[in-house]
Amino acid sequence: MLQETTTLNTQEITFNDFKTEVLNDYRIAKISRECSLLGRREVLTGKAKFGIFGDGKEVPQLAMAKAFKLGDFRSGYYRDQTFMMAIGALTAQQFFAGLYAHTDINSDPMSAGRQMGGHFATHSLHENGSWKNLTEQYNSSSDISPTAGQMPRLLGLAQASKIYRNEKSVQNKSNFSINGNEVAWGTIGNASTSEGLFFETINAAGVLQVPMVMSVWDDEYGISVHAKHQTTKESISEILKGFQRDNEKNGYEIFVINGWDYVQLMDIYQKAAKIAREEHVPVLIHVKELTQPQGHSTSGSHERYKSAERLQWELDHDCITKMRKWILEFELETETGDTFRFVDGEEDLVAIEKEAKKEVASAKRNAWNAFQNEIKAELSTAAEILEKTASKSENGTFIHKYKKDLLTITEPTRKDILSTLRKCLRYLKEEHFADKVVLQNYIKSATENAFQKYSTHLTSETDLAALNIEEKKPVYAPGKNLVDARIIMRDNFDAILKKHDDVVIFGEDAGFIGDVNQGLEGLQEKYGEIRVADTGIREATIIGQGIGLAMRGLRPIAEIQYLDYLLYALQILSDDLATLRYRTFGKQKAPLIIRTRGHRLEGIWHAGSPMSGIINNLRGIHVLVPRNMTKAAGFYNTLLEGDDPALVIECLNGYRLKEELPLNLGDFKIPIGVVETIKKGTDITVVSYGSTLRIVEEAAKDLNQVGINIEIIDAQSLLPFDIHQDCVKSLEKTNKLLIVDEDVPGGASAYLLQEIIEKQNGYQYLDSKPATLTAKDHRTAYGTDGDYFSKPSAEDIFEKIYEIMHEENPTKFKSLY
Ligand SMILES: Cc1ncc(C[n+]2csc(CCOP(=O)(O)OP(=O)(O)O)c2C)c(N)n1
Ligand SMILES: [Mg+2]
Repeated sequence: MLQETTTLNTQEITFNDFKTEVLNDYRIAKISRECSLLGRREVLTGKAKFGIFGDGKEVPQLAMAKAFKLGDFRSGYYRDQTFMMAIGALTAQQFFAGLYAHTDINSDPMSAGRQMGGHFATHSLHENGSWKNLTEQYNSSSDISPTAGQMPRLLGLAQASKIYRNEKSVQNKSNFSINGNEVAWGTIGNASTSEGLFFETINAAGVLQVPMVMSVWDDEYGISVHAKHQTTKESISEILKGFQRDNEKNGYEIFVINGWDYVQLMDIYQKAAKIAREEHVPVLIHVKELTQPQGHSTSGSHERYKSAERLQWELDHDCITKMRKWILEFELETETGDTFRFVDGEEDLVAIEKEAKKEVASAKRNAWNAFQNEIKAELSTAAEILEKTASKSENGTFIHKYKKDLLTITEPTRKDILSTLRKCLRYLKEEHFADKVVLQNYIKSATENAFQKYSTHLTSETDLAALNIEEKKPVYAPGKNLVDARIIMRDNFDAILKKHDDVVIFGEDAGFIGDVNQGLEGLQEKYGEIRVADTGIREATIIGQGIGLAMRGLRPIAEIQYLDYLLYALQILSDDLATLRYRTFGKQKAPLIIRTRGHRLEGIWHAGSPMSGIINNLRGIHVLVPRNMTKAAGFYNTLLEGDDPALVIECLNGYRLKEELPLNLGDFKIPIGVVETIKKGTDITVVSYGSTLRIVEEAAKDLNQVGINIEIIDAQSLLPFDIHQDCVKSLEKTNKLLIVDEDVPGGASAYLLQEIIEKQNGYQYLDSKPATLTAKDHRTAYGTDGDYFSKPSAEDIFEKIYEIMHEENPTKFKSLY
């Protein structure tokens, strides 16, 4: 027995060491379980809002933690509290701070109250936003709630090791990897393996042969829905058997193990880690026979949908109960006749259990007090201000009543405080005295504090924020050196790959042929198959690759072949990438650049410009819409100097147009969030972006001939838009506004309208109705003139502008129709 279990550590250990380790594991399991039990109580008594816990999954997580090494990464889900505790990244007090959603990052290091409890993370960044040395710590990428949403990024986290091991150009990045030895550990619930993202990731990791160990915590249920409705043959390992590697073909190593079997778990996790770490082969561990002692979450009770037999089975197979029994029964007889035991009797375990209970109860109390004390201090300040205001105001009785009501709330929130203060201020609108100013200022500062707590870190707030990267204009040789625009793209990427050792570019057809429009032509040959790579057709995991690689210090440029197919990845972009910095309170980042091409071409799926869906879903990611390849190239150059994620949409019909080749490729930079006036004019301001701009320019010439001089502004950057508020300056001059794009009516044009009219106060300069001209509600018909009749044409633009001018001056601009 001892011989077998020495695999617990790769080195030989003494029985005493082993015993200490086992008992310590038991202690962690009990602490974790106590947290789950008390956590549920906190929800049921109303102190916390919702709880989803790791009870019933403790023992396999101890095994995973033991195989987890410094520099490794986890990408998992809400059941993993025991693992986080075992690697020392979560204390019981932090667990409760998370449950109460304490908005202080020092109390709730997982998300500063921005995520519900059970969503785990470690800190990859220093206070100033720079990278920590990730090889010196245990790392957990920040969890998200959408089931299987952790999968795409897991692929990238694992692939980073492969790149660090095999790509010479990044071997100096010692803060992120030691020879690619790091394993990325995934966890997922059995039911969530039904998601497409799970299968897409599993396949991609098998193809890429990355060091990923994927654990499936199988408790036979997904909330109330049994495995028979979730998984073919009710077994994920059974149906993934075809992925098993053999002598001829690469694939996976697959293990199946019962989740209550401490000894076997320790053994298998060590083996899995070794395979992944040393061979860079992905491993799947199907951990079966797990349970949910308290049901799925605090939202319901599993007695409603589990049979009495099942409930009894769960009791009997509770992994901690089984571990306890094993500890008690363990006996080892040595050659000299001595008998080794872990404990002298049950009382030893009872002592550990009592201690765990005590520790958790006190952690809970401390977390609650820390959470409440902050608010109570604010409450007493607020009450004092109200008291003083009431004594001075003619409406003092009302204010007194509000104050009294506020003080009777047993567990007040900031909302209670601020809402009371704001209501009381209304009673003072006719009065003027010093304490009223104190009240006003307090409301303002409390609102600002709440902003800090709830609304910061949407994008980078560091020196490296993309908005801080200064413009550097393209430089041209004398004489026009006009080339096909795709050459600018290609040569700029060449310069980028040369300048930035850590850039890797990948996507469908991006490698061997150098992308479908040859913007990467010849670069794989020059920089190798790692830095310029083909991928399978799997948009969500292309993005996941990018997220994971960026989280491990590389600078990925992930290519989505066509803008219309970005929708496959929109969920992961929105849920994972766009929220990453926000949901970690600035403690993690993934400066991923996504390259795609779209807008105007032909047909339903190659002409789309679904910009409103994109900009509405991707707050937290910069969205850039360059009108030509020089602009696009300049954006890439800018973004690589910064640490924000961004999406760059190139114009699909622009690669063969002629542009002048800049000399300072890889170096010139287009600023983010700054519009460009590309034609000066006096009569009307026309704001547009992307491919439509060329049509606006065409219409401008025709309009000129009838005496209408339009000003054209290229938005260039939708998120963020026009940070210097240049559009409104144009409106001051023209007093008229038209926004042209090829999104649906009320799409991105409505967003631009809101920005200019409301945010920039453009309404005050208008002397005619602001207008938008967009594509039709339907997608673009494929027929040769389908584009003409589906999207704004030069004639449409001409007539729209002419109509606006006619309205203002019907005698000068006689009606056309
Ligand atoms: C995309 C998505 N759909 C639905 C949900 C709601 N939901 C949360 S957990 C869960 C069940 C997950 O079951 P399983 O993967 O087996 O994990 P377990 O909770 O059993 O450990 C569901 C349906 C969600 N969070 N995300
Ligand atoms: Mg389950």
